Amino acid sequence: MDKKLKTNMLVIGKSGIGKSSLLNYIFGLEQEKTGIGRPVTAAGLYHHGYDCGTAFTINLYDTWGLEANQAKRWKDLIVTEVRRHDCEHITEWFHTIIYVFSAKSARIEGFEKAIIRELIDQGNRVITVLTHCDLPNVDGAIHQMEAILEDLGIDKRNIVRACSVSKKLLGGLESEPFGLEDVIHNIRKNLWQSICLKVPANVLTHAQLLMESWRNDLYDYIEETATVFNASSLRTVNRINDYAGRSVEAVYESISQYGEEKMAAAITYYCQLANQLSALAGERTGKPKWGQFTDFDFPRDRVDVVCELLANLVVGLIPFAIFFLPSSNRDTRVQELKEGIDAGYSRILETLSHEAQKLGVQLLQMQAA
Ligand SMILES: Nc1nc2c(ncn2[C@@H]2O[C@H](COP(=O)(O)OP(=O)(O)O)[C@@H](O)[C@H]2O)c(=O)[nH]1
Ligand SMILES: [Mg+2]
Repeated sequence: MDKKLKTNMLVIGKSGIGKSSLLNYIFGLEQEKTGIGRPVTAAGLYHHGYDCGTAFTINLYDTWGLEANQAKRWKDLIVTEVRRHDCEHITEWFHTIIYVFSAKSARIEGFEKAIIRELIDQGNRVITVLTHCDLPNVDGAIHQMEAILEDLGIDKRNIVRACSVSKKLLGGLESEPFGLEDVIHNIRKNLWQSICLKVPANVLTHAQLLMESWRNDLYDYIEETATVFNASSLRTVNRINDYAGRSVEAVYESISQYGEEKMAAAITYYCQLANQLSALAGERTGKPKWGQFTDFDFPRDRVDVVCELLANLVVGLIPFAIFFLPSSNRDTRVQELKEGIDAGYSRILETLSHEAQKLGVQLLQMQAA
C-alpha cells in the first residue's frame, strides 16, 4: 500500500488551554505551534494536514478563536461540519473528536456544554481531555469538571487527565507527561463504537430510499395495470402481488449487499487505523508492549460473523402480500391497492429499523468479546 492512511480529527477548545501542547505530546505535531494557515482576521474552524511519523496523515480541524461571544455561531459551525463529514463513507467521518479543557482554568462554560450536548445528541463520541493535571492544587477542579462532563453524558472513560509537558525538576530530573495511552485507547474504542452506531444507521437510511422508490414504482405499476386490466379482478390483484413480491426481493438483496460493503470498508479502515495507532503509541512511549491494549482488536475472520449479522437484517422480513378487498369502482380499487402497498412498506421499514438497532447492539457486544 503506497497511499498513507488518513484520519480526520476535530480538536475543540479555547486558546491557551493546551491544545497545541497536547497534539504535540500525543502525535508529535510540533508544527501546530507555529499556527500555519491561520488567517489572523477571522475566527473559525481551521484545517491542516500533518504527516504523523511515517505511518499516517492527520487531517486536523481545530477551533481558532473559540470564545463565548458568538456562542451560537460556534455551535452551528462545529455541528454542521461534523454532520457534513458524517456521510456514508467511513474515510470522511471525524474519527476522533477531542474537547480540551484546562484543570488550571477550571472552567467549562455554558456555550461549551451546549456544543458537547449537541455533539452527543448527534450520535458522536467525544473524548474530553483535562490538561494541566500535573499542577498542584488542581484536584478539586478536576473532580468538579469531571462531574460536569459526566452530567453532560460523557462516559467516565472518555474523560482523560493529562499533562502534555515535561518539566525540569530539582536534581536535573524531568517529570513525565501523561495521558497519551488513554487518549489513543479512546480514539480506537470510540471509532469502533461509532461504526456500531453509524453503519447500521446509514444502511437504514439507504434502505429507506430504496423502499421509497420501490413504493413509487409499485404505484405506477398499479395505475398501469388497473388501466389495462379490470382493477377489481382477482387476477389483477395477483399480478400486482407477484410484481411487488419479486421487486421487494431485489430490494432486500440490494440492502444486504450495501450493508456488507459498508461494514467491510469500516472494519478494514478500523483495523488499519488501530494498527497505526498502536505503532505510534509504542514509538512515542518507548513501550512496544502496546499489544496489551488489544481488547478492541478486530481479527479479520470476524468479518464473516458481521456479514452474517447483516444478512439477518432482511431475513426476518415479512413475505409480501396484499389482501383482496372486493370493490367495484376502479378508483376505489386503485386506492385500496396503494394502501395495501403502504401497509407493507410501513411494516417492512419498521422491521428494518428494529433489526438495524439490534445489529448495532450485537456489533457493540462483539467489541467486548
Ligand atoms: N504544566 C502544564 N502546562 C501546560 C500543559 N499543557 C500546556 N501547557 C502550557 O500552557 C500554555 C498554553 O498551551 P498551548 O498548547 O499553546 O495552548 P493552545 O492555545 O490551546 O494551543 C503553554 O505555555 C504550555 O506550555 C500541561 O498539561 N501542564
Ligand atoms: Mg495552539
